[in-house]
Amino acid sequence: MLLTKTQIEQHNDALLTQHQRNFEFISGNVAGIDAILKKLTDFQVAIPSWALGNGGTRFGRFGGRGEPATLEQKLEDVGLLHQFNRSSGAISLHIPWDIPKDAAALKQLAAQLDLKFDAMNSNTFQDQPGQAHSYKYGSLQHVDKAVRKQAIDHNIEVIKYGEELGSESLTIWLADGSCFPGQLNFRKAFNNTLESLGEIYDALPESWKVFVEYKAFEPNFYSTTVGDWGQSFLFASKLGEKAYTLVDLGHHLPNANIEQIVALLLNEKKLGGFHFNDSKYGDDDLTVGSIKPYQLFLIFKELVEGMDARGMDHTRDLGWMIDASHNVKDPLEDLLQSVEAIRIAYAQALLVDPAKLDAAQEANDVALAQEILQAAYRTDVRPILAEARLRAGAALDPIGLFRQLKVRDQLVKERGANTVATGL
Ligand code: AOS
Ligand code: ZN
Ligand code: ZN
Repeated sequence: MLLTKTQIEQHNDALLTQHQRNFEFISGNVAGIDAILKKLTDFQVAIPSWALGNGGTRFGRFGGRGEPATLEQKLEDVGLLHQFNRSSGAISLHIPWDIPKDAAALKQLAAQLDLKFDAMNSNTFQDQPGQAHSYKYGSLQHVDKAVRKQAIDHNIEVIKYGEELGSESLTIWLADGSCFPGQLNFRKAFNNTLESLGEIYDALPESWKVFVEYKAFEPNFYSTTVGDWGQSFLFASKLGEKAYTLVDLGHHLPNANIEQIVALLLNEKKLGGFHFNDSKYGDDDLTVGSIKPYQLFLIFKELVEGMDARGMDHTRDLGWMIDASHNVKDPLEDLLQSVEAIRIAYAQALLVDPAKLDAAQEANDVALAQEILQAAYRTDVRPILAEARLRAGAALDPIGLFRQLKVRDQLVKERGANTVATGL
């Protein structure tokens, strides 16, 4: 299903007076509101194909209703989200869960829905039916060259699919590591992984980037071969200038200072992109901003400052992706919330006056520096986001409209209740 212009307009008309009151108040207090609105309009977040259905955990899966069962339906779901917020104009695909059978038709559908194909994701963390070798003891790190070769070939195949669709990046997340001390020779695992990544790197088309995602633990619980940003940075540096580190917010040990990691990676020109989510314990993959919104703001504050210092384009120069798993909420509502949380943090970061903050830092005025950050963080920027949506032809209250139109019931009518999205 898709929304009609009238449905959005009627919804917006009913909320307009209230919205205008809120927006007038905030725009009177914020300098450079038009520039902020323009940046918000340009800023797009990619939706991962695997977040459109209910993921479940290793204990069980409680399916949702009307999940997208085909790649076309996944695109339609993201297209629908994009109509609600005009901020999710990209999809991130996963092979083999999303093998494109007719790339030309998919590209056409994406163009109709105004969607781009963001980073492609490979999968060497599961064995697929008919596969010659198992990844039980790793993939790109494996002691057996034949297994490594299979994993390398898979990644190159993913690049080929991505090229057909017009994607320009590959994200590699490896489950490789070990569960027990002594299982692995760390140096050999690192060197094998580097050699394998090198072969994938050599297959990258000219305009492409490769993102090396790190993760502290899980599914391996003693060591992970790309376990932290330092290890990812090593691989990315050794590979070359098309290789970057990808930061998934849930992939750190507790209390890691992610904003500092981000600042330094940007400084070293090695930050490639993000997997946004939130967590209380580990790789929880919860809705962005649901647990630690101040941390998210601090990350965006570093991003804005660092990108501006390097003259980078906020929208195009980094990969902005969500990586989430949905167990209890409607995935589409959850994704609307996640995109909104990312944009709130971005807008708040845009409110920080870098010159004022710099002056406070140079004067060692710690209290003032904190005041500057918290004044931005405590500003309710939601009317600014709503105004950006209004101007872009999206909904003033996306979740309100989603519910008002009973979107999930419509999808169930179209697809049936028991469809299952392929993926996690
Ligand atoms: C796994 O923990 C990583 O976050 C991956 O980025 C991701 O969830 C996976 O590649 C989905 O396919
Ligand atoms: Zn991730
Ligand atoms: Zn993860």
